[in-house]
Amino acid sequence: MSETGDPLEWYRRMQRLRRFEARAAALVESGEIVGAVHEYTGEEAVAVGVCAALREDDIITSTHRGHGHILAKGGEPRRMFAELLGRESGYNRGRGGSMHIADFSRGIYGANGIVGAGAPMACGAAHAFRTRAEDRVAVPFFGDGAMNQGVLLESFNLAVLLSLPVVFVCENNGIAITSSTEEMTPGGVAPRAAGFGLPSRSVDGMDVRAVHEAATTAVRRARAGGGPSFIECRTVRYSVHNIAAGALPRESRSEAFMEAARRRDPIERLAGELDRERGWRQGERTEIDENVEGELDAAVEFARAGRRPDAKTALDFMYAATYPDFPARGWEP
Ligand SMILES: Cc1ncc(C[n+]2csc(CCOP(=O)(O)OP(=O)(O)O)c2C)c(N)n1
Repeated sequence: MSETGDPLEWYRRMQRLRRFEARAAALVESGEIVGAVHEYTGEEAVAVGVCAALREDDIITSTHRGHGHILAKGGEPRRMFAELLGRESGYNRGRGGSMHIADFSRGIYGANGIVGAGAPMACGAAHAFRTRAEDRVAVPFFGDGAMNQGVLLESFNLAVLLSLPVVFVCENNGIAITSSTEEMTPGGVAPRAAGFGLPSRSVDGMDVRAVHEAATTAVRRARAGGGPSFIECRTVRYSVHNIAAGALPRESRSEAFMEAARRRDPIERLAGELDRERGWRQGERTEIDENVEGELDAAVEFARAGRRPDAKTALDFMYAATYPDFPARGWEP
């Protein structure tokens, strides 16, 4: 999805993320999606603010909570829903599900079920960009839980040592499943990154303008050869950690906490700012919202119409065809 500083477009993109997740949750509830889904709801300003500062040829790596990043970087909702519904028309031919969606053609180097694992991949991509003298930038998204993963801390070190064009984006939603960031990350998130020599900032992740401004500065620096940096986006996940057919919500935060969070809602906040700054035309907001709904309705319809893979092909595409002991059926190298 293209770079943009247009707040109205940010609004549209944030609504797309939120309404996508509402549909995904409903499809889990109805039993049509059988795998786990980690909802991104509440965190939209982070993915949208950062990706709106990226060119189409820049790359991102994502997480287990990846739908928002993928949509914000231009992933196609219909192929995402098809994947979630286990159809051949999905991004991974229905074999991967939520945590494996990737679209290399759009610089989306994959959702990732392994906490912190996107960061070294982003460093590898950034190293390739530098080696080929391309002015592209790599952005790994990760949560506060990843701040205690060795692989992320090694990636910080490598990026600084090699001065790689990487912008590390930590989505600090204050909680990793049930563990509080405050308790688990002594010293704090941004100071920890700064300890590696990374220029580090902490911004209100419920404010898409603040996120976009911080990302634009960091991306420009990286693109110009100024090396890596780190942005902590303080945000809130509205949902439980994840949902899956038949699973019970395992954790809850107090009503008072959630109420306070919703008062900082990133979409309502931007809508209010737009109202004060330029005023909404009569029906303009409804029109945008309905267009997004229409696009997503069509995406779900496309997904439902897709063919389910034959169970006998469940292991296809698991192994490279060149690996002699594990020939993959149906794969033409
Ligand atoms: C290496 C690794 N350790 C543990 C897990 C289990 N796990 C899945 S999600 C999660 C919490 C991640 O929290 P955070 O990084 O803050 O992201 P959030 O879920 O809050 O978006 C954990 C521990 C995992 N998937 N990978």
